[in-house]
Amino acid sequence: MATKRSPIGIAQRCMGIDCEGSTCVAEQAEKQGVVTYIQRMNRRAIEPCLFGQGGTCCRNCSFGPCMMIEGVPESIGLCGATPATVAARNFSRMVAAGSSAHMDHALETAKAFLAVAKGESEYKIKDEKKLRALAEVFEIKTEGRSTKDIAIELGEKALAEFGKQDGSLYCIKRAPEKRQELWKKLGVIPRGIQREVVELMHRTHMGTDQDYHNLIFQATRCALADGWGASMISTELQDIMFGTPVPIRAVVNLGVLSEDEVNIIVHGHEPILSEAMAIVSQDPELIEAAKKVGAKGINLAGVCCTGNEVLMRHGIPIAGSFIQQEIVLATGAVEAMVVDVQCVMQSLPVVAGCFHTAVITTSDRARIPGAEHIEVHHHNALEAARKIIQRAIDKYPQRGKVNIPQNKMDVVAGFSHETINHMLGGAFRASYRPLNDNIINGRIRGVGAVVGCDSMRVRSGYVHTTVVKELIANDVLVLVTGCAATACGRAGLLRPEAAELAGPGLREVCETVGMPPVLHMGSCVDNSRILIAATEIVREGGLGDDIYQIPAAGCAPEWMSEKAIAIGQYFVASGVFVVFGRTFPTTGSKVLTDYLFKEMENLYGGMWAVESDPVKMAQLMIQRIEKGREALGIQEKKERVLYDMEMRRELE
Ligand code: NFS
Repeated sequence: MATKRSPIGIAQRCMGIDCEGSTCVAEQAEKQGVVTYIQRMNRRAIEPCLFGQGGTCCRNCSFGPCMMIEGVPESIGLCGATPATVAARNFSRMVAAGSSAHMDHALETAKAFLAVAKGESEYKIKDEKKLRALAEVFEIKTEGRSTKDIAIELGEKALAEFGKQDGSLYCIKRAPEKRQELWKKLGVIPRGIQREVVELMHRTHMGTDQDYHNLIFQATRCALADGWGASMISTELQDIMFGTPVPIRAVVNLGVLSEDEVNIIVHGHEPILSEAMAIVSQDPELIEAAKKVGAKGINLAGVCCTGNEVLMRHGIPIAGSFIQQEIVLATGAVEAMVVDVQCVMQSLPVVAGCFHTAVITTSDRARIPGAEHIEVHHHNALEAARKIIQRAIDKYPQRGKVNIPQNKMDVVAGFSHETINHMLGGAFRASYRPLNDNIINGRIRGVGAVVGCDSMRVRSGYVHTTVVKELIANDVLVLVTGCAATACGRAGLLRPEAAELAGPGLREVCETVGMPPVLHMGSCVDNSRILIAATEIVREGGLGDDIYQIPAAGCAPEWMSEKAIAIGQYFVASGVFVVFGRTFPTTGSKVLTDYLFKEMENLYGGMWAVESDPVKMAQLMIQRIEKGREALGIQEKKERVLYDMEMRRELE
């Protein structure tokens, strides 16, 4: 099944990096013997295994691996497992792993939050209003109670969600009522955050759940425990502790690295560390220490979703997305890259070893051979951040020749769902009404979420930006998170000026409000903000009474992570049409793929699709949006009526 392919030039692989006009970092690095994903791509002579890629390779017991071809009668597992069962088990395990990543992140956040509530942490409660609002969701009495009391009870109840065995998660109540009724009817309401992963892993064990419908049912319950449970807890508690994002200007791409400052990169996912780094990097004593070694100061920048967290809340620049992490180091300009969990390449210490750079791991859950380790917890975050920054300062005098491309781009980030309220509704009339009205009158045709990773296996950057440009040109307001957001940022799509690329209706709305047509809503756990925004749209009225009725669609054009599968599954189960790019992990079984791509819509109102061509992907989303408009009876663009004084008086 393996096919040979010819080597691919750096220029083709580097599309996501956009350092045209400067000395190509990857090319320069290659000359110095630095190996990054670009060389690894060329060294591997084979394409991915087709059985593995399509989900029909079973290695859940020692009889196998059993590789099977659906439709060939004797092509089943030694135990009799069919390709559909195997593909469903593999898909479910991806959901379980992806959800677990978000759940463990959320668990750390809840533990940190409880410590903050009790006054046992250096962090403080920053958003009291949000604290009280979330307390209501958790059925906590707020009237006449101190912030501390409420926060402690909230922390305890949030933490208890992880070990709960029965009942329902509190945040499920935030979904539109119709959706909750549907979930209840289908029996997929998660009972506890961790329970659903354990049960899913059990069911996928050899000889347990053999029915692909039943497996996907539990995968759905697990994914919902992620989206409406863990990820939502992370986003909300992080906002309460570190501040709810508001629109903020910042800069992205490799050019944010500084030639004459100590460059420190925060990379990974949990903001417990990066928040501390943001605070401590301003410390005059440390800045003085940096000056003593000949630097002008300390320059903090982000990579991956940690980058998105500090960008959203502090306007700290992003040096790169997932695909750029090695290239950031290959500039030779980074003194320290500090990582915690998820999406961190094992090759980082190898690349760093070609320069003076220290790679520092900080979580006991994620060690890398060749990296230094400084353990960070919520109770020692500031002290550890100080140690890390000092380590970076010590490295500065060893810096050799650097190659920092000039490329950087302005962005506006910080669009929490609360911000969308104020931005469109104004300070005194904060609501989703103006957004709903603009969707109803057709200036905005609908909402498209473009989320997820960037990929080495596609023309990275091009894919994201092509989808997004196609959507906005067709008057679809785009919401972005994760590395997709960074790719859009590099391409200038997160600036109000990008409204020039939008269709006339969306452009008019953007220019009136002064907002970009593509709204950066945060990291991947912040996809929960999109769930809440969708719920607010439903609540505001006029666009149906459930999420599946909103003219909306989602996509992850360059997905690679198991987390992306978990996210896609909770969006589908929430009623959203979700398109993934390039490949889908069940295509080896038509039976299962048909279930996910067609039958799920009958149950949930949302379904999966796969499409590699970015223009076609956008068109699929637009078709879904127009179908939604038609079902609502708003498919015809209403004529704009310009009221004169007399008409206004009549109205009054
Ligand atoms: Ni999401 Fe973030 Fe990026 Fe993909 Fe990885 S950083 S949590 S998984 S690669 S978007």
